[in-house]
Amino acid sequence: MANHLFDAIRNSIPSLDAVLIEAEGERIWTYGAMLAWSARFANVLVELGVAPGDRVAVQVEKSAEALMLYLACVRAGAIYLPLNTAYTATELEYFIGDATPRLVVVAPEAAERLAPVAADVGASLATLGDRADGTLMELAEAQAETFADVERQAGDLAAILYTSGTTGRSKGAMLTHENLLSNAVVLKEYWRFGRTDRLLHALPIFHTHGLFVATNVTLLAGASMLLLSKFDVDRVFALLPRATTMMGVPTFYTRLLQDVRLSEPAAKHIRLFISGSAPLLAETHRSFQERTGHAILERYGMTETNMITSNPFDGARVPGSVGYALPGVSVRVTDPATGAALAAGEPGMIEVKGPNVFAGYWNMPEKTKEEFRADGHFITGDIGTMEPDGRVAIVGRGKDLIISGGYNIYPKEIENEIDAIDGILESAVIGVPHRDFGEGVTAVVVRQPNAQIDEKRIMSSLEGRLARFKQPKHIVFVDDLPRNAMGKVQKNILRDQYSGLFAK
Ligand code: MCA
Ligand code: AMP
Repeated sequence: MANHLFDAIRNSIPSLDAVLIEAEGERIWTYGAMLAWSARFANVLVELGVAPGDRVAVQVEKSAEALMLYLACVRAGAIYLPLNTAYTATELEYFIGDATPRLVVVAPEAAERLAPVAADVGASLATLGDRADGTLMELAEAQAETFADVERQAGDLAAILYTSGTTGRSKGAMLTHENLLSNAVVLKEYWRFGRTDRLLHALPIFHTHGLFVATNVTLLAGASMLLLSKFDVDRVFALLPRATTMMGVPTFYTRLLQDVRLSEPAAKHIRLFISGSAPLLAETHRSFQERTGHAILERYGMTETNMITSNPFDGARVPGSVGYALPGVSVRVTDPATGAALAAGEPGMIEVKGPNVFAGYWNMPEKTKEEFRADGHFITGDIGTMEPDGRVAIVGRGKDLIISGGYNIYPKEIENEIDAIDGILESAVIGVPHRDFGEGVTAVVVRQPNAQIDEKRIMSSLEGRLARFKQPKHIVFVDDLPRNAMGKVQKNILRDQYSGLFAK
């Protein structure tokens, strides 16, 4: 039976004994093992009552087994819902309540804590650890290594990825088989991925970048990957001589640059370094080129749209530019208020349309409608310019968003939590330049008159409610927040005022 995405993956297999993944501890996964284990997991899903169209929510540490679970969901026609390992039980409650999965898969040590959350929506709970342990592995051992893939059309959903909303509530972006497949096919060609490629994979696998861009491109190229459990400078230097490509967020590159081992010989075996998820400073691009001889290829994407633009493989990889619309993807820059097209070079809203663009937000038809133009272009919220030849640069954000080390953080969510603390009158959360994370989360807080509350009390109130990466790296207390004539907090003034906080 036809399964839109998995058929393409299956048809790209170079041979059953070709290596797909070299995991830590020198554990090798061939393409044959990928077929066998994704089949075993798919059989487990069926045994646990997961039917086509059911959601499978997964919060587990990075491992090759976790990737097999993703592929099993694709084969079983289920909708894969990956969740950041840093999310607290409070945050998970929302995602699980909203997505109502049939099955929730968590790390063995989290099972007890999350069992009630799964039970609340009538979901089964299974565990998967990063040492090939957990109930899911036990069940899979007993299963057959074959599975009749469930029929899935291009427009059927393959995944839901939650992306934070400007109102503070996360929205589930519904991604179809064709969204994922079309983008991976285009990227494979654009970046010239082939069977001899070995990708250094140090990204988390609960986001588009590490899950779809890195993994689907590798699979469709019939290539292989060196799978690191996380980004670690020493491990990266140890493996660079064996890899041909690396994908990373800008923090990966700034951390490599701080290390004396970064040199032309160290990067000699690599044919392509790719960066995305956050702006790569032109200075980082230039320093990296000086030290290694490699011009990092920067691309631009979003959870809702997969990858949108990329610098060219051949031709200039211009620092500060995200390149051209990918083949088959239409990009335009418009007046944010009216949606009218702007002249080349004028900054405006980046809008995108194509087979890469998602099918809408889960359970939020109104929100979905608001973010599309009548002609089907998706409004990204990013402000950019387009040169007459189509080259795009991102010059700002129309949305109140902080990107820290490649993770998106919506200030409203943090402000809501801080404002709810006793003794706080109001707060404004901003991102200011941070030497390591690109932007550092900073809370500017106004206390109620005579309130004694200090930074420590605020931080302890946020503990357990917000993932650590969202928590402010710094809190400043002020008497009042700057506002414009309409009463809106002027975050640009605060960003200027505190721009030097993490400079050194
Ligand atoms: C970890 N910490 C962070 C971050 N990561 N704080 C702020 N921002 C972060 N990104 C905090 C932890 O909470 C902890 O705090 C301390 O840093 C050390 O944690 P550790 O896990 O050791 O951190 P790390 O290994 O240094 O991680 C930094 C990292 C990681 C390697 C940059 O965040 C990372 O892999 N980021 C990649 C994100 C990504 O893949 N984004 C793609 C999104 P404490 O000590 O206080 O407990 S997809 C996307 O955006 C679109 C589609 C696109 O275009 O790709
Ligand atoms: P997410 O919601 O996690 O998918 O993050 C998508 C956002 O990350 C985009 O809307 C951009 O604001 C930002 N982004 C991704 N790639 C780049 C890039 N190369 N340069 C600047 N911003 C980027």
